[in-house]
Amino acid sequence: MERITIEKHFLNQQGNNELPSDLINILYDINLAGKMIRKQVVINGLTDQTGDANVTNASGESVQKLDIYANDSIKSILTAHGRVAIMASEEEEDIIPCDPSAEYVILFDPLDGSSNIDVNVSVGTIFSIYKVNKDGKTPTEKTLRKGSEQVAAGYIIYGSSVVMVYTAGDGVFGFTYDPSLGEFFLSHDRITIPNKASYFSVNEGLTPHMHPGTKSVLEELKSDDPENGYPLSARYVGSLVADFHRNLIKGGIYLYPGTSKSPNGKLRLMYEANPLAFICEQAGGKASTGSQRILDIEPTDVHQRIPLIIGNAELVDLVESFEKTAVL
Ligand code: AHM
Ligand code: MG
Repeated sequence: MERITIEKHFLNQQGNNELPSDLINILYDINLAGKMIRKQVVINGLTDQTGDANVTNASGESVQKLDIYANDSIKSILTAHGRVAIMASEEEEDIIPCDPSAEYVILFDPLDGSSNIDVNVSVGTIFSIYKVNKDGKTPTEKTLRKGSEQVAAGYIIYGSSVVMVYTAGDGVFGFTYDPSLGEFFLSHDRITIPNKASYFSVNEGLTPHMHPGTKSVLEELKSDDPENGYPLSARYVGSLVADFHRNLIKGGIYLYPGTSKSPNGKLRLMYEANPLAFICEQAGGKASTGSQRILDIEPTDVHQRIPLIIGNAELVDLVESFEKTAVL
């Protein structure tokens, strides 16, 4: 079997004139940061990087020491070459201006699934890349763009194997890490989400606070209706990257809806919803708030939260139809 390294893959993309060299180098830098983070994740519990850092992030959530390690690793690698104009991290309150002459803005969730870090469940790094909004005057105006304007997005999942998935607008590619060689190899060429969905992923503990439409659609997904492919199996580990990746490969839908307690849900538009929505659409799926396409949302704040319904297109359509018609 021919083994294509991630570097060779990027060089091929560049050779086809599909991707600018700065963008390829940024993707390669993110891949390198992923190797650094993976090295620390697999020895978690044996180092002083374990546990709570006793600080809270921009969203008021507790930050783990590995969150800080991952954040610092990505920042140090991405700022080394002058290719990044602005960065923004889920873990940092303020936007991070970098090289004013550079063209790219990068937003990232350095280690998604923080609550799973110390319990050996998969976690991941999510990233989203835009061109600088040249019409913007402030760093925030230069950064805030609709998800449909992303030039690339992806994630690295630190699981039973380590996989990097990315899209730059021409298909979705996945690479698996071979630790004996220290190298990522192409393992998932042009990923498409299977037509038949197998799974639904949602925190059902939120049910008492869910919108009536969300409650009804969950009942539908669990109904005894083999003709329509139901019931689906439930799978939810509480790391968005892991739950999304499973559904991308096997077919399914992930929901983190708005609730009466948190009308905008929990997940962040710019760090989580937009990059995964870009990947999902490129793989033939859909991503919605329940009433609006995620990639069409005009952001107002870099840390804003948004309900996220993402996966097989017909299931996302089903959720939208239930949310629209439910009696409030
Ligand atoms: P994080 O970025 O701080 O880890 O928070 C996001 C995570 C997602 O990975 C996951 O899907 C969700 O929070 C789980 O939330 P809950 O515990 O409410 O189900
Ligand atoms: Mg996250």
